[in-house]
Amino acid sequence: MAQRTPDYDAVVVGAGFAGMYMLYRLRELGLSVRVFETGTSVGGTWYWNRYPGARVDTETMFYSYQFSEALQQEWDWPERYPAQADLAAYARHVADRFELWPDIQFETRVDAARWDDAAGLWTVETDDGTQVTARFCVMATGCLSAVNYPEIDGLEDYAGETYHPAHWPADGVDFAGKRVAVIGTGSSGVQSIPVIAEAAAHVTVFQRTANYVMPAHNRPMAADEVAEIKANYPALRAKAKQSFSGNYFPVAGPSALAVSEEERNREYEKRWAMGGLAIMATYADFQTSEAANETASDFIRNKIRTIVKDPDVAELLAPKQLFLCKRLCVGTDYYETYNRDNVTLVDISETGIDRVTPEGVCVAGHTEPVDVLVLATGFDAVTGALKRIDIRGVDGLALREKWADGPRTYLGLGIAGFPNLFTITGPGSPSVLTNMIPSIEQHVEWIADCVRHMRDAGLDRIEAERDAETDWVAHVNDIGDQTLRATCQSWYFGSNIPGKPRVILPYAGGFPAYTEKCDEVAAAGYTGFALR
Ligand code: N01
Repeated sequence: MAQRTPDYDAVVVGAGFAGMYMLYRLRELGLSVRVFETGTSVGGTWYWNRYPGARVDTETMFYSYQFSEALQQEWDWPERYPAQADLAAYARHVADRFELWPDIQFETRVDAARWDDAAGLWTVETDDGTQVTARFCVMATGCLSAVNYPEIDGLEDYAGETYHPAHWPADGVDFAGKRVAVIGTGSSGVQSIPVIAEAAAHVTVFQRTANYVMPAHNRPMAADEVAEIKANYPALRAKAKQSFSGNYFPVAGPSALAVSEEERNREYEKRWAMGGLAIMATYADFQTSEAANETASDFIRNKIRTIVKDPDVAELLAPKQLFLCKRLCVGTDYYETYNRDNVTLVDISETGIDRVTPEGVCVAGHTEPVDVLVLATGFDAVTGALKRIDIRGVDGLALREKWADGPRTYLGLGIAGFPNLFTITGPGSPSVLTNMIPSIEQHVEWIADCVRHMRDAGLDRIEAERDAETDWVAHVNDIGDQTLRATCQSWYFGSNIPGKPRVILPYAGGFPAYTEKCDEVAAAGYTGFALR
């Protein structure tokens, strides 16, 4: 039984889409809540990622909150894939509408959280040394928020300007007349390179691994299209939740190999014309049959060859790994950009980068002099933001130590040894393999229901059981290792961070199976969790 009155019933770390909704739901239950946020405003990912060309690659009518029918009816998205500024404006609107601001403390980083078992409380410490206590601690720290600065010799001696897409200056960067190097060709590089190339004197792209990039075909939303979606929102949202990614994409069939080549290519062409991520759902065996997967890989490689005029450059841009092994990218004029006179592609797949010198980037003995260096080198995904906080559970157990060989959670929601700590879209939950906003909402609602259950039953301590956690981790790893995603190096497996254990980070069993399991656990009185 708890012995002390805490400063707050709950502390929430992060005021992105997860933290904002968690605040709303916990406050609705009558809890006192303090949210700590490092940035100066709400929005998380969409606050930080202000790089040129940053826009969501999931159709925003569905990449948005659905918990409030009034909100989803009143808000108008300008484009199919709105830009970062529109997403940040939406986040601020949500904070206004639900009066979230007073409970969020900005420009405050959480550095540590310690569990006191005798008191039944978390003590959360921020970067100004302040400590607050709370019964519950909810980590809404994001899956792609811990920035990865690459380990490249000489980087610190570079004399020009250096930027990471996720720490982009609010006032933008003036590229006019400048020579720019971009290191990294994941989603951030893919979106920013064409926009930078329009403004800069020259862009040199250093590519370690080529990625599959689908055209976005972004466009303004048509009034009749918006009206139709809004009129059918509940049904469309429900349908999306029944799909593997929590994102409604039509599936053409169970296997790419069960249809003729003509039919398959017609389907791929349709999805290329449609744009965006829909191609990944075309056939259900992309993650299980290499031959099926190759049909889509070949289709996209051939598209690259038709778009890119220089055949050598086209071959370098044609990915070698299987389709969907790494995260699919969505771009605007990405491949077309390599036809510009002011863009050069440098393949570093064999050589890597020798070093960065004060003047530029040196590869295979040649230094390319540049004025601006863009490090589009990604994130310490899923676990990074949690491990950067010194989280200590029962008997001072450090989360960093517990996760030394890879993350261990029960359902990606709770961690054995860390009572009353919840992780929103934590490792072992579908998170980054799904549409993030529905996944966030599902976690927030599950946590809020659990807290309500505890309050109603007079309970104040919940902890994942070790056996339940062990079984869940084994299940997550089994499913992850069975998919073709396991055949390449990707941030899904932590491979982009030197020394990070190679373990699948998200749950790859799909949104419907996962939510069913969470619902079963709750309905049966939170099986696998010890409550008292
Ligand atoms: O990061 P990434 P990102 N030397 O890790 C290269 C989401 N997102 O920020 O592939 C040289 O994908 C690295 O090479 P390799 C989305 O989920 C969404 O682009 O490891 N190169 C790779 O090319 C996405 O998947 C949106 O061989 C180095 C690149 O840097 C995730 O965020 C927009 C290197 C990193 O690519 C991450 O995307 C943006 C080194 N030392 C992001 N280290 C939208 O919604 C790394 N690289 C649109």
